[in-house]
Amino acid sequence: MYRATEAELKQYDELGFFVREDVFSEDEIEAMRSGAENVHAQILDAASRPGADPIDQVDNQKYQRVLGSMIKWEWDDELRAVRSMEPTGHLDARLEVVIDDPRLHQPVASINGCDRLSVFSDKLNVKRPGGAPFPWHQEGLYWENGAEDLASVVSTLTYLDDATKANGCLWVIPASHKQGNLQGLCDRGVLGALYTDVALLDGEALAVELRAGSVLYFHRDLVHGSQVNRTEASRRVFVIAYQSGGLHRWNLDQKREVVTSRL
Ligand SMILES: O=C(O)CCC(=O)C(=O)O
Repeated sequence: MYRATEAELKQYDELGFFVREDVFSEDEIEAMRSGAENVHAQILDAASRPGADPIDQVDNQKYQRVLGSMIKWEWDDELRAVRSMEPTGHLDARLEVVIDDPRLHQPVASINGCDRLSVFSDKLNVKRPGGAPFPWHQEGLYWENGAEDLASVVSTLTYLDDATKANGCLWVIPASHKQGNLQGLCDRGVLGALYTDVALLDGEALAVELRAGSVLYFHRDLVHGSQVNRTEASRRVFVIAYQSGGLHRWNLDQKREVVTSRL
């Protein structure tokens, strides 16, 4: 019923992404926003308790394992905010339920041809006012160590807020997925190898400005990133990557099948 159309599959193949607008209603998105804020608050609280795991700093990125989620702190300590949390579904049912929504995963099954799906990763990105950019990168490079069936992995990014250039919407470089793994940056520390040197790429970057409730489907090798949030409101997204059925989540000793009974 919600499977990808021929035109969407063609665009995915040629450009590495397609968009579906207004997949979720305002009420559904409001529930996801409440879930996201609840998860963020739980994590801040747990991170400040005695006995919390230590922060591991690599270049300017600060990582910490909190409540079963690998979190990345905002670059600016003053913000006291967490910009990325993975996984998060286990911390709030309003997020977990989204994973099994056929409006989200049926197009994925059309893309990768799988009749069963499992979760590869689920991640919440919360970009507060002043929240830092995500440098240009490709997911495939991060994931190639540890994925059990990388070729089947497809990412979905659900917008919980209207996303604009001003609040740091996602940018993509159309068709960059065709080039496979691209060269990283030599002058950006340890993590530079995972950031794409876009100076070596042809093609104009495209800002994916969308209303809340819309979904972007994208290929693991599509070069993408986002800029600082220059507004006074948060820009939140819920990013779920699916893979073929029966496999472990990325970096976790857990499996999470997608419930497809509503197909
Ligand atoms: O949320 C964003 O702006 C960036 C998302 C992204 O690139 C990622 O999570 O890998």
